[in-house]
Amino acid sequence: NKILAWQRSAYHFQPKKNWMNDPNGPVFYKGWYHFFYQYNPYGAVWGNIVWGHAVSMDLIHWRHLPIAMVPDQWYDINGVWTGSATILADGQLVMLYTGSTNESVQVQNLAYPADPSDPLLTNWIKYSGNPVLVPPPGIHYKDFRDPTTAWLTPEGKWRFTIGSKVNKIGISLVYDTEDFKSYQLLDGVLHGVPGTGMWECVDFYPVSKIQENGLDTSDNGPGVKHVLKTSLDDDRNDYYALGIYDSSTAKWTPDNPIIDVGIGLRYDYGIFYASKTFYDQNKKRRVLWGWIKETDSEDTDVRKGWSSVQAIPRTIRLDKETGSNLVLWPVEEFDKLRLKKKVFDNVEAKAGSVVPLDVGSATQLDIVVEFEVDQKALESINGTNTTYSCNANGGAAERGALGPFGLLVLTDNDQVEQTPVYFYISKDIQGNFSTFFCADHSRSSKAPDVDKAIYGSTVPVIKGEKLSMRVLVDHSVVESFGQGGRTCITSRIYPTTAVGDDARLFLFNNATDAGITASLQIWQMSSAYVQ
Ligand code: DQQ
Repeated sequence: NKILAWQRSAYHFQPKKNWMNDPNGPVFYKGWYHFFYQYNPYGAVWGNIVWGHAVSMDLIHWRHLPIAMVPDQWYDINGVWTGSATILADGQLVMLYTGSTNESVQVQNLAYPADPSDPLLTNWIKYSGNPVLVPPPGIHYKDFRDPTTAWLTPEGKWRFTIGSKVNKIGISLVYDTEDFKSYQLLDGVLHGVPGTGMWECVDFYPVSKIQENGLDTSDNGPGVKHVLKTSLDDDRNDYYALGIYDSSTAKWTPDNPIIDVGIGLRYDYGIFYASKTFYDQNKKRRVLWGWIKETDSEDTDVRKGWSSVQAIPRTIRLDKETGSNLVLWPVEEFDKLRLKKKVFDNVEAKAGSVVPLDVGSATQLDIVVEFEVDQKALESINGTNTTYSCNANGGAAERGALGPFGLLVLTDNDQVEQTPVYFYISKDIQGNFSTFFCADHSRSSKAPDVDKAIYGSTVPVIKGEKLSMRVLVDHSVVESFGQGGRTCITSRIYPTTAVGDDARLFLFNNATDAGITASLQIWQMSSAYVQ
């Protein structure tokens, strides 16, 4: 029980108890960040879904508020499911959300604040004309959910999209509305991808090719690309792609059809699902929320009385260096939790070595590392034809000439329980390098009933760039960002001995040839106030 108590996060958002899933309707309103979420008030498993609600001034410290909406109408009696906020031109706020009806039909409903002058948005009114949308002809009654934030068309109408599927083709339907009460379904779809199945929690928004600032959801023009994101019900991961949105046809086209949405890039290669962004007009940035589920057993969740956390909100931008992916990074406010800092300059790790990093307690950390890889080894080793992949190979135990190397987090003294977060460099016959960013959970816990997969993907590295990672350790949650957030991996891990004061941190280099030098800055992290 002590171990179960230790697993609770210290600076991630979570309710006091019970089950949580998708982020809902995030918005900045009258000085407060509002966060709603799918919540079961009665237990630590999914069911009885209501909208939990909390507010914050900095996205890190939270104050829990009363439940915002409960299933109390025929059109949402099976659950107040996921939805999004839209701020209208006059500053008024509307929520569109999915209700599961008394017959389990998925319909869309409108809700709005009972008192728009209340900055805490405590009370919500469900529109008397609900449901405002029912599944259109040709759409299965259980495949119509999770409306996005609306954006303005050039004609001044509001437009939004809702995920669905037809046969195995994942699609997103588009609606126009002037008053959020009556709607017009547009011809065709925003986009569709064969073989991807049901699109949950679609997100659609612009990113700037030029400026660092985020864009309002209604922004468009020549300096803009549009991101389409879908959460694939079939494999429980969040996929995105960059493309061009044509407002006259209401269609989106991917820049590269080979890495189309649902088959190419992911926000995160670990545990991260049903995410949603919002435009933060307070700090002119786009912020991403994502749900981190448990990967232990349901029985254990019931025993500990809670399930899931939310990822630290991430700023999301187009990667100006590559132009072909996004970069995700913890919001700057998170740095305020940094306490004592330890610096380790130019720590050498020879091929096949493990170096302890004495940081004291190792359960609440923010770790920033830059690596230099032995140049001679990079040049002299022979390229091979074999293709590496984080999850198809033997994880951190499999040795290559130029990797793996990185950190062992939440590791006991003897390294029996250990979670390596690492880079692996491969060289092909032509002498080209590819870099992978991975997290290996196969030895993360002695417990039998937890997920022990190896996650990760390639990470773009620009010529001349050093390899770098940032790793946030918060008890049983680890968020890892490779190359400034080009590739991210969220881990949910349940050590049994590497807990509390017994958790350690190491630098490791399991390459057979290349030595590495690492420079590290490591902060102890304060707990956030989530009350
Ligand atoms: N969770 C909600 C649905 C959504 C799913 C129900 C995604 O609206 O499609 O809790 O996790």
